[in-house]
Amino acid sequence: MHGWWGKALLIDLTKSKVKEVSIEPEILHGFIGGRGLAVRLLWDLIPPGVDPLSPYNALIVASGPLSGLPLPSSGKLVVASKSPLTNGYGDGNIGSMASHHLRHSGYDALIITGASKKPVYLYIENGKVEFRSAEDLWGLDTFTTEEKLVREHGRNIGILEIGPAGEHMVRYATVISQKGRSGGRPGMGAVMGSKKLKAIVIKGNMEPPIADKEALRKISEEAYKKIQGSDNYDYWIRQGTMSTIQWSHQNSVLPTMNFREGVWELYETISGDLMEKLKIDRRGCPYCNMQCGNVVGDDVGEESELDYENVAMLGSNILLENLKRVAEINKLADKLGIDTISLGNSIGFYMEASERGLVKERVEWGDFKAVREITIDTAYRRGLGAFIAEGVMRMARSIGGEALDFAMHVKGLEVSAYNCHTTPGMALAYGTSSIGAHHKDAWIISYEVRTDRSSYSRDKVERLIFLQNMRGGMFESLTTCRLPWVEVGLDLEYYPRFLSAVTGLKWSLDDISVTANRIYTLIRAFWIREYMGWSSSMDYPPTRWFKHPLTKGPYAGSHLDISKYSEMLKIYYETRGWDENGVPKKETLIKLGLDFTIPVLEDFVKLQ
Ligand code: PTT
Ligand code: SF4
Repeated sequence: MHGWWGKALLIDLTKSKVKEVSIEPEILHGFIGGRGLAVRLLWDLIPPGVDPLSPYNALIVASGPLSGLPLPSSGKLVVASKSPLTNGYGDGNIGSMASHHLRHSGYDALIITGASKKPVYLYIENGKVEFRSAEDLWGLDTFTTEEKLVREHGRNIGILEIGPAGEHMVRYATVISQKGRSGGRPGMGAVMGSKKLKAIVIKGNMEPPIADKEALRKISEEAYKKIQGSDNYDYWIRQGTMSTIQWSHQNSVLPTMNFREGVWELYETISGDLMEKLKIDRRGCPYCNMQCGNVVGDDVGEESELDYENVAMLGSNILLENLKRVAEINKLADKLGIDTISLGNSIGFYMEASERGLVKERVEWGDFKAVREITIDTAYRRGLGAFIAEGVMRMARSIGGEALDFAMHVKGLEVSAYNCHTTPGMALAYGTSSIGAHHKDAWIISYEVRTDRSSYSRDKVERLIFLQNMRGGMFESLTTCRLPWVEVGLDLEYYPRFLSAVTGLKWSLDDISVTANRIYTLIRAFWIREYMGWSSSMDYPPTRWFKHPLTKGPYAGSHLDISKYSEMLKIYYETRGWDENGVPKKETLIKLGLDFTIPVLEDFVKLQ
């Protein structure tokens, strides 16, 4: 077989045992890799209803058939598990040398189960696994951990690690790599922490089986050139995702004061233009010629890598009006291993609850000292930090009443940085995303503000499903960065060409789309199996967007319409072949080759 290794390493931390397991070609062809492979493996591996922080949960680290190969922006991998934040499917995407080494290790995935009694890290070299003591690493931040591991094993390795937040099982602790690459928003770092797994060091130098290397070289060369020649290339290299700050403000979608408003008069204090002036370096993922990691010096003279989401959530959303200070909190989050989006959202929620007198301890909007202290205390679950470490959904439930209306999450995952009072399509993207409120599956908002912004049309729903299949299905499963397509317009047709050259099989974009639909539907089945009492209410965005109109900017007075949203959701379900509660119909499951889910789902819901 070309394209995949056809095997995974099953690593049991309870028994310190390792087993090589083969992965059937039908599974690889049907689910591709990365996210698709991860959800397929999790479906079989973990018992339904398992506690995500128990040894019975599994952590999957997966590459895809395109990752770690010489083609544009391929240096990505996926970390996936049942999420301790949402209790549903959770994953994240990380770009670092760990992707290259995993892809060259002789395995498509690592499946990590059980839990060690004492802190350990895994040292994996071309399939040989060593369980090493991590007692002297436990408690260290991610930057120091990585420095120590590099001293021990040399530079030619890939490292994934957790910080104190993962160790203390903060529900939105992430996995960190290379001082600023972070992945696994829904608590993948907490899952590592629950297994007492501090880090994974991986070294691989085996040649992945590629069907037609010469064809791959040619297509790749052409694609790299296209990227470099694109009109947006220079601007992208200068600002990366940071240009979105000014774009979001201009379009009234910048999250401001816990998503109360979509504009912020002080947006220039955190903008991409300002970042350009402070920029001291540029970083990026392997195999990428559009390196977008913007490094700035922070207020204490250290480096911090900035992206739009980090800056919006830790800037406008909590009214922190100083980019260097935002950079300092961002760097702290990277060192501690906390997701910046959920952190900024959780702090914003708390600030609003405090303003309304719903909680005892007062925290003012924009109070940098308090934000700094809360960030550290959250990682260690100390004082107020212990409350904030639980995330918005749990905080709101414990306060109750009006707090439930301004709790900005979907299915328990905090909303990422787009305010949707006036963008029903993006609200639906958050409502139906595969991991909770994250923009990665469908960033329909840019299309929406360019076209018919306020409509709840069928066209928009169809466009949304297309985006989910491409972004959430194809890119997450091929496991390459989607930004060459999204930001500099690399034609989507390159991807079936790459996949055909690598696997020796004939792939079209339609084939990939069908596969993506299968992956999306299996993720939905996973949620239904894991989430007792499933109903379509799970696919609604936060109440605030329906109930609390904007008060500032050109859209003051606007909010979403709940009955029109329900109509859109109905069209979404029909188009995917799901019933009125968002449960896939039997005929859909059969058509997509997901028959194996039927007897399991029938224990939880009535299938139509
Ligand atoms: C991603 C989410 C994002 S999306 C951002 S900024 W973005 C935040 N980054 C964080 C960070 O940094 N530190 C931290 N402690 N927490 C953070 N949380 C947030 O995590 C990232 C880039 C970006 S920057 C984006 S859009 C694209 N995302 C991709 C994706 O999801 N899939 C894919 N196939 N390609 C992508 N390319 C781009 O990658 P999650 P990274 Mg990421 C400091 O992790 O869980 O998926 O959430 O991976 O290597 O850091 O690259 O404006
Ligand atoms: Fe990484 Fe940015 Fe390149 Fe994507 S565009 S691979 S996120 S450096």
